Amino acid sequence: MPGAHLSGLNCRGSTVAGSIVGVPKKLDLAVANYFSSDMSVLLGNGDGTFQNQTKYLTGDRPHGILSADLNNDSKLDLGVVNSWEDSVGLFLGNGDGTLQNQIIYRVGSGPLSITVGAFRNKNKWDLAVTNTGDNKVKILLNSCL
Ligand SMILES: [Ca+2]
Repeated sequence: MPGAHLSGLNCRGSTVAGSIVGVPKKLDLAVANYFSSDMSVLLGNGDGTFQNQTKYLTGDRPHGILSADLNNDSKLDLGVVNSWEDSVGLFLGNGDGTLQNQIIYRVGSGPLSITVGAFRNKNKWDLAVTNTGDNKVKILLNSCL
């Protein structure tokens, strides 16, 4: 849902939905807040409403965001492009609606968007990041066992 705008959130960046708590029919929402350099996570109530946001610090000017189980522990994780820091921040999910502190990966100049794909191993999600500064796509291969 790139470009979504929600009242009360500082979201020039992107949004993503997934079950961060791990209840498949209760979708949660995460928003990259571009101007405040953080991310809002809103846990779903399962009836179309959400709990109050919990904020997590990201890098400078988060833009693209994704949800996927990146470390194969069956808990949803979030990845955020820190567009002014040339990095991606990964937030591993704890499976209870909370996230661990971000792990930073350098990805090149001017990253903007991020997606997942099984580029090397069909059982592992790798990351692809588009860079506007050097006009390249950076692939981060998943090395989790
Ligand atoms: Ca995970």
